[in-house]
Amino acid sequence: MGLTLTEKILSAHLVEGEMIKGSEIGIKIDQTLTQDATGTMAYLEFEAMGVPRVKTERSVAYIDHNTLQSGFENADDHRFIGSVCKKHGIYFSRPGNGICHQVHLERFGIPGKTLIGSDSHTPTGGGIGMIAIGAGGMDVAVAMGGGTYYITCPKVVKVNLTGKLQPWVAAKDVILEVLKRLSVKGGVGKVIEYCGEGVKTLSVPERATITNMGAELGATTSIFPSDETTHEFLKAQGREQDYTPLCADADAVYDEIVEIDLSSLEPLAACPHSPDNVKSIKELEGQKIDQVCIGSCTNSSLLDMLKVAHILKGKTVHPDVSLSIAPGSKQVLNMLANNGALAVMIDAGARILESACGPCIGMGQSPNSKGISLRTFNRNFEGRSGTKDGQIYLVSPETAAVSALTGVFTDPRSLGDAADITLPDTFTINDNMIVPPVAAEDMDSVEVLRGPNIKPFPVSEPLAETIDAKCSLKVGDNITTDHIMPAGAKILPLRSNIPKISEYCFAVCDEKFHDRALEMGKSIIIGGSNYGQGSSREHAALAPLYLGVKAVIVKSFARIHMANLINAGIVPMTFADETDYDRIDQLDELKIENVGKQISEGNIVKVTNATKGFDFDVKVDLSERQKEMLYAGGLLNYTKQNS
Ligand code: MIC
Ligand code: SF4
Repeated sequence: MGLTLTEKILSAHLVEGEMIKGSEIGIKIDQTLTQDATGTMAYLEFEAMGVPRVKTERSVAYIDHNTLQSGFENADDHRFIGSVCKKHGIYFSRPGNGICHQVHLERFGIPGKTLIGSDSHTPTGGGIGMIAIGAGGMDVAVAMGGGTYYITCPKVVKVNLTGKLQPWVAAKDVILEVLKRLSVKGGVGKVIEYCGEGVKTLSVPERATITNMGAELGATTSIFPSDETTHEFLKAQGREQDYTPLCADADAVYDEIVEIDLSSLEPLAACPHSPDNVKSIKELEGQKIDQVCIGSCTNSSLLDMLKVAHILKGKTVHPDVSLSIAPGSKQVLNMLANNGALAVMIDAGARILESACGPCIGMGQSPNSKGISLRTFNRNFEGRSGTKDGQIYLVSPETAAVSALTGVFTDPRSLGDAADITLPDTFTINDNMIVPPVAAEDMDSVEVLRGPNIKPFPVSEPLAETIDAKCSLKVGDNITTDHIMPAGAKILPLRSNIPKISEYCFAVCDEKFHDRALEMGKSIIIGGSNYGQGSSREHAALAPLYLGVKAVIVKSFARIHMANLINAGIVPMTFADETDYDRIDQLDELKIENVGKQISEGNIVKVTNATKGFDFDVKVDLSERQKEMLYAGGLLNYTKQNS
């Protein structure tokens, strides 16, 4: 029986377990990446492990999230990360060099390798045939130290692409179509593998848009084969030596098959407030808009920018619309500057932003009250843009650019014939903003620079015998990490200061949560399905840990967040019978006796609702290793115990 591409790469990296779907496997990690908003914690954790030099083939730290620097905090964090990197063998991509996923694809990604990154959009690397997975900072720290990375052996979904995209229909419309069909929960426990004749009609940046936003399916990752198109891309990046052809066997067996005829797709938009709330632009056409933001790790490649410039050429942005453009990397920005496309954008009235995440993570450019904002980004969760009532629509760069000119939702197919825009034979290569580490023998000469914003992370304790705690919060379905631990210009600078950032924990849902949880001392959170979807930020586990949350009982979890809870020593539980969710209210007193013993004996644990006087069962579906981690009080304690 043939193998899928996913199975080929995973089995070549397998160091623990067997390739049995649904069981835990340990894989060797070749490359890691971090970004600054999760990086400070990841490097503090790496330092705590006491490993002198990273043991991966390549580890890179990027500064792209907190580049507003409205106080000393971000600049201090950048210096801290830069100095840790220099000492411990990590390449450091300085602020201004671009968004981690875009730069990693351009300069470091290698087909067939494994990559984990402390950012949920790490699957962007799947665009060149990598198994690239988003993870919590602690998992990345362990991988940098040479440790194994554990995942549930995934099911593999084949997305069979046929046909060819019509003029002005984009890669973004492909992933929006997949989201429409599969939903934000549809990819949980699965890798989405793109195959079929249609693959060769898509360039590497287009493939990367699709694998990037596969994160919104909740998938473990997404992957394209590595073919002649990949070869050309790597050659143009001066990295031909990194190319290997890779694809699934012709007789590979998949768990599910999704058929997509590229020729039949039309321009789409994800409507507020979820990436799977997809409608066609035709349905929205004519509605007035206030803002357009082009950029983010989903759509900031040179190809995207050239298309945008082509549409804007000789025109002026509609007087009622603010248009911002953030090219994804220094390479992209440089090339736009050199070929005149940047001047075209400026001429049309675009506000050019730094090559960084910017508005995608609420770092500026919040829309006006109730403002309708079209963005080429990947997430439109409530509040993420920095305002509570912003109406964010996720669209392709083509739809964004043409709508910025007309002031209303506009189908880009109204532009007529296709523009002949292709990637260059060579990209402009200048890695002078990537600082290499010092040689191992010189590491003692490097001083790690710590600012006052860097506070130690909260200490988790070994699992208590009994958890006797009130429900401090009850929330519904699809709670995102942007609800649990919001980002934005005010809160992101506090990423290295858990006590301070905890003040904003769940503030989007309930401003009183922080005070209530602290007052209770210890507590339990109750939630619905797909709890913790979105970001990889471990702060969504570390802040609850600091506030005394001992267990989270929900209908189902998103993958990375559940791993982060275990890493933090918080027990993730799911209702055995989902109707029990309705029988629990906030402030109810819940009691779980002999927790450790119950967990060690099976996967069903009894919980007593002392307030309402009934018992209910929850599932704690964990591997032996995860159980050990919980007994120890999280990954750091566990690693220390076992080293
Ligand atoms: C995001 O897009 O939500 C982020 C900000 O990039 C996060 C990481 C973070 O919260 O620092 C992610 O996607 O993992
Ligand atoms: Fe940055 Fe936005 Fe991409 Fe997250 S989704 S890495 S915030 S550009």
